[in-house]
Amino acid sequence: MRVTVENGRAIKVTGDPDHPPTHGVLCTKVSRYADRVHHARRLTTPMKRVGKKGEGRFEPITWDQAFALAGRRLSEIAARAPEAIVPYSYAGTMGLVQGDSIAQRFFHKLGASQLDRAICASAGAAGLKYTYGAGLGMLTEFFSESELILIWGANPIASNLHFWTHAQEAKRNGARLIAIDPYRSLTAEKCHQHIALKPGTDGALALGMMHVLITENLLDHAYIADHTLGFESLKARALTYAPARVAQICGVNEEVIVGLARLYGNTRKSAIRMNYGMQRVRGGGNAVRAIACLPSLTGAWRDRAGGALLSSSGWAPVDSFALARPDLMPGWPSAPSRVINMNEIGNALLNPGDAGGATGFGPKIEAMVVYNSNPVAVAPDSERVAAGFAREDLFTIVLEHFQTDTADYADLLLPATTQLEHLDVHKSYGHTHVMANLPAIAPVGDARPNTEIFRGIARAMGLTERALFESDEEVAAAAFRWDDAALAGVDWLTLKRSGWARLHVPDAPFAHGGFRTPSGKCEFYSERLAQLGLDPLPDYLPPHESAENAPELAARYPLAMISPPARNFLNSTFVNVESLRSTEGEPHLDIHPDDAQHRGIAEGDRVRIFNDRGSMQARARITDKAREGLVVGLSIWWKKLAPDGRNANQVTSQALTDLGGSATFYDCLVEVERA
Ligand SMILES: Nc1nc2c(c(=O)[nH]1)N[C@H]1C(S)=C(S)[C@@H](COP(=O)(O)OP(=O)(O)OC[C@H]3O[C@@H](n4cnc5c(=O)[nH]c(N)nc54)[C@H](O)[C@@H]3O)O[C@H]1N2
Ligand SMILES: Nc1nc2c(c(=O)[nH]1)N[C@H]1C(S)=C(S)[C@@H](COP(=O)(O)OP(=O)(O)OC[C@H]3O[C@@H](n4cnc5c(=O)[nH]c(N)nc54)[C@H](O)[C@@H]3O)O[C@H]1N2
Ligand SMILES: [Mo]
Repeated sequence: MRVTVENGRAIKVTGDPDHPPTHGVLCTKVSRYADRVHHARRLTTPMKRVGKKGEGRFEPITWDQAFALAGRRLSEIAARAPEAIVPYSYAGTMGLVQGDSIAQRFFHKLGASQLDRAICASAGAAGLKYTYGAGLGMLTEFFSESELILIWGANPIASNLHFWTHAQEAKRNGARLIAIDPYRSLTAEKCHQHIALKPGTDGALALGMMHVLITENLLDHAYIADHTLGFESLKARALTYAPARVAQICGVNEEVIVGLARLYGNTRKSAIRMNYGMQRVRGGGNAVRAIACLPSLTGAWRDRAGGALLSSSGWAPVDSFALARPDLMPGWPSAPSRVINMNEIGNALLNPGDAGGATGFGPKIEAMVVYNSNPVAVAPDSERVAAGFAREDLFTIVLEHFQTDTADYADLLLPATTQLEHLDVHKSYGHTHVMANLPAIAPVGDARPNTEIFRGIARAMGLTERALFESDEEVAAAAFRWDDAALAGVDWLTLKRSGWARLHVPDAPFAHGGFRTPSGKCEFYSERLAQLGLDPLPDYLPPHESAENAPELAARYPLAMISPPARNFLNSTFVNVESLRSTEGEPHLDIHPDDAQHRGIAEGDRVRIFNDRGSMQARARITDKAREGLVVGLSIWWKKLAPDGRNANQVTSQALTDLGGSATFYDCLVEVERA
């Protein structure tokens, strides 16, 4: 990003035309980043609560007062029950310095609970880990040379624009694009074919494709023999997924499945762009694993324009140990602090703890420190999350740019800097470059970088551990293993000067095997999964909330709801930027004409979406973009900026995925009625 500064203000951000993955293009929302940085409602001074919990009334205090208050409360809890302190952070910034460096070191030193940061990608990450050995895949630029691209559980026009540029180039060169998505997304509309399967059935579709590849011998036997493990077992499993059975499970015609498999098996440069759509359901880890096996069956990896990509994050040699210093934990390594899965924060906050009788949970949560996240809007089962944050006996610190739904519940609200104001270093999960982020302007108002805020609290607590007081420069310099072959010739100083560096990654990463699994092969059969007592082969697991798995629930709540990203929001970030919110308008619910008709719902009606966990309202859009039985509410709205003060997470559940303990946002049955 290049920033134009006038009189100390950022007036414009543009892409860097020299940066290969983006070619100077920014997505709509980030091109408005300057509006957000200098927004009239930016938090510019520390504040402490004066009103009732959750009311959002604060009065300004100084940083010294803020650090003293935070230090006093956290010291008092840490002396008694350090695990009663819980950090909560995720993707506000994905910078390695302002993300989890000094912050993690601080919590580790205290012996606070650890947070399992599983809200987004961990099911898919686990699927890749057990299949390829890490989050690795095709290089994004070579999709432009592919002959067939399956865009699977991904909506790149909204959420990964820079990939879409490559897909369009391939399309111009004659490639066929197929979207696999229960919803006709902006992307699906632009593909040659759209396969609208039922949500959460991707594992079955992949196994059905394997059935055809195997029975019609569309396999690369040499690749399978040399570079994969467990073909015979996978074959036996896949043969139980005949296309007729898969058609039933997925709600897709049998001929479509057979046709897809034949085209895939007969195209040399076949590429799969998965994204996270298919892993936000119970069987998400297995679905990713099943799809990840496909290019190893056909040998698509032999060409740099063939293979699959979910995440490229494993290519960057991040030194997470140096960043987070888990060894600062008092019980490290034999007795590390308790771990709380961030997707279960609602239940965790409402858990009375072991004091009133052993529940195995450990101490009741007494303090939450939230940074880089807006859990009251983004975490599942929001009624419980909000009830937890509303506890009078909970001490909550929030580091933020704005007074979000979560900030309303803070006891102490601390103004943080944005990307334009602080130093950072980044890796990517979609391309293979690393980037330096240099401050372009001074902090707005009295805002401070997350790192500096944690150093201030640590100092007020009398902590002296050297690692807590390293400068941002020192942390950035420790963020990568610079001696790794992927970074040869690059160090922090050169990266700072050039802005970005391309990782040295082979063009066709698995053309000759070289997977990072224990066997070095693509593991269709995973011994590591077997040892964990889990299914060593990929399989289809019906969603938690489906007629197959929970018929009684499905009878009461017959519609499956998904709430994927709206184009003009970044999760809940940017919702308060007026120009972007006005483009999105208001919360909508896309519903199929037949489902609307059964319920007497007309275009533009206000509808109530509900299940046993809660409800929200939205304006109905009657459209066959949503397949029958599916409703779609693009997200993630700030609750307080929605007409009814609620959002989609009112109805989502805290249930977890099969692998990786991820959230199941798209595994959610509801009913809809006119409001
Ligand atoms: N504009 C914008 N861009 C973003 C984000 C944002 O909020 N806004 N968020 C960023 C983040 S944090 C992430 S993780 C990525 C997410 O990036 P993607 O994973 O590409 O996310 P989505 O845009 O939700 O695309 C998912 C698609 O999956 C579909 N889907 C839902 N359920 C299923 C299913 O069971 N099977 C299949 N096959 N498809 C399904 C949805 O209809 C949707 O069209 O995007 C990043 N980019
Ligand atoms: N229903 C539903 N829920 C979802 C999803 C979905 O598709 N549907 N997607 C899920 C996914 S994929 C993800 S990744 C999560 C994302 O959830 P979050 O990680 O909570 O992401 P955001 O909503 O963008 O909120 C980030 C907050 O961090 C703040 N922030 C940004 N930079 C900084 C900084 O440098 N310092 C500090 N202190 N604050 C900063 C921003 O102002 C913003 O309010 O949401 C999940 N929730
Ligand atoms: Mo995410």
